[in-house]
Amino acid sequence: QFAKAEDAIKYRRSALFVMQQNFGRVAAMAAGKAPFDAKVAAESAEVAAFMSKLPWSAFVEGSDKGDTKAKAEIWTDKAKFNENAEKLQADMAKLSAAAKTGNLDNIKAAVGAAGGNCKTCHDAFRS
Ligand code: ASC
Repeated sequence: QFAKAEDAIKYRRSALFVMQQNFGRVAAMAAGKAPFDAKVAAESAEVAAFMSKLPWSAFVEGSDKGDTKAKAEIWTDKAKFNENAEKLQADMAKLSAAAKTGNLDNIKAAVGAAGGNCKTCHDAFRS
């Protein structure tokens, strides 16, 4: 899928960046740091949920060097890494569903769950 390891790294970092920008917009609303706009929250959460599907196929063998914070554990503990990736996708989908309800309390709970996955995975797999 990728011509070089560098492309795989750029691809996954770009996907994660777009996901974070959209997730962060919703999280800021959930935290009361930005005014709540139900339409923007729903659109942003939908994009974040879609983007959450993309990074994982780009963690190809040999892409642990270069412009990346990826730890070797991604490849040595692949089962746990995949489990985290799947949990994130499930929780991002739940956040998108919550955002579509337009209810800020639903969104707050779902933001907490989804964000928890970011941190769990970073602690274990990002240097
Ligand atoms: C973000 C971001 C993360 C998560 C994490 C939540 O917006 O970049 O890594 O949320 O901070 O605990």
